[in-house]
Amino acid sequence: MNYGLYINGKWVKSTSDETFESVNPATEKSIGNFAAGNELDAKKAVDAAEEAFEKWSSTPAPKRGEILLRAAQLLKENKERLARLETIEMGKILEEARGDVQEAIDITEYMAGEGRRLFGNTTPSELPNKFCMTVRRPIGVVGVITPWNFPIAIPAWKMAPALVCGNTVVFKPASDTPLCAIEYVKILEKAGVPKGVINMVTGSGETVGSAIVKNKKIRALSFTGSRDTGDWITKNAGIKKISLEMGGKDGIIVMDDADLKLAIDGVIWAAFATSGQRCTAASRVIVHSSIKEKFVHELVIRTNRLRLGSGLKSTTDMGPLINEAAVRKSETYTQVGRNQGARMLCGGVRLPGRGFFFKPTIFENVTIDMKISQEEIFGPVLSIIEFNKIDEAINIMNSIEYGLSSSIYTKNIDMAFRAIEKIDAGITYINSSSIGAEVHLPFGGVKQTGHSREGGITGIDEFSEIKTVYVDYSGKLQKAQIDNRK
Ligand code: UN1
Repeated sequence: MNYGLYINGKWVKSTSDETFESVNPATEKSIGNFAAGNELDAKKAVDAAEEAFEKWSSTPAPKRGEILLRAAQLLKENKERLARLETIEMGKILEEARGDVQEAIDITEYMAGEGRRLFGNTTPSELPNKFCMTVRRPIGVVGVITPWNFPIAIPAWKMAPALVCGNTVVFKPASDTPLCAIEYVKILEKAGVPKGVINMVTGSGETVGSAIVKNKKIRALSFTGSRDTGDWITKNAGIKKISLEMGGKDGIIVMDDADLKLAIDGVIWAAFATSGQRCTAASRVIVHSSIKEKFVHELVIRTNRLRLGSGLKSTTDMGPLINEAAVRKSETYTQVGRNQGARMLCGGVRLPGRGFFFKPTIFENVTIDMKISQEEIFGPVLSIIEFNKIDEAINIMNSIEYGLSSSIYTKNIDMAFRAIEKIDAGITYINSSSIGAEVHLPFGGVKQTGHSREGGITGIDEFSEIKTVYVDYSGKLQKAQIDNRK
């Protein structure tokens, strides 16, 4: 099966006629050929989006919201089909794939409602007979570049706010999951998003991605993906509003008073769900030395029980990694961990045969200077680091370049609030795993993770401009900072 690009409301071939394959990571079988777009295709998409902007941005926001509500309804009707497709293309187990589609439904419904809000502010003027307010305006053409690990949810959490705010979109999905992106775009098309308002160009980051990043007509850019790409975007995008979310090296602190079963449930979910391929995945457990032995013993038993396999089977707990390179990366870090003196307690190998399966892996005796406790692996590799005092735990937590998600398990409210105050991250969970953000709350990080806060009302901030309006009805020239001091 061959799939095209979506430009100006039409499904078209790429101008080069070149294609690339998307592969099922559990079987290594091809699931189709996809148009490899190039610079010219990206330009056409941007031009179509620019052309469509005037009409779409003038459409009343509640009407834009109604279209999103229809999209949410279509996502609901197609939830099971989309989830299965996602498992086949991306590998995550079906239960999680359903969660991914549900996240898209939730954000789309939330943003549909924003069509009747999109609030600005009013505030008094320092002068009489003068009124001050802010109104939201669309930004213009926005570029949306998304990863493969949440192939429907992340496009939705960017495009739903972009659309309700009145922007038009050029969308470049990850090359590992183009089919999910196409299905999502088809839903928006069916819901009634007019031609040119969304345009999708599949293809490589080097050609399509960079053409979008550098295009001057693109006024805002939203990117979730690797730090190196985000760094490149920062240096090459020129003057644009940029929203970046670039991964993490998230940690979970387990205090000596923690409910151990709860903490282990949370660590397993955070480290091995989506096979560790989330930027919110916990790749470090920072555990109090007095409970470390018991904690590790239980954790390893539970981890060894996880069943690897096709995500379509209800008995599978963990699916494959996305591709061969991802398996190699986990293998390499496993080797590096050993070389640097960490002790491997389980996993560390790929499964023989077809598919990109890598066993859930745990290291102990890890110190903060080791590569496995510093670098993002994006696989099922977990490091255990010991501490004695809360300050030490927080110091370990913060001793990384990233700052996305974090968590602490404790019954002590003082410790919990210390963590909230001191952990350098965009998200801190108390007695809960480090993954599973809810769509109506801000999502994003600090330090090398980036600076955006998408989700909820802050998602609207990312995809709209604020205009400040002064209305002077005094009938005379009033000078701020001067006339009110006479
Ligand atoms: C990502 O992995 O890029 O909160 C973000 C969570 C997910 C994170 C997705 N929604 O775990």
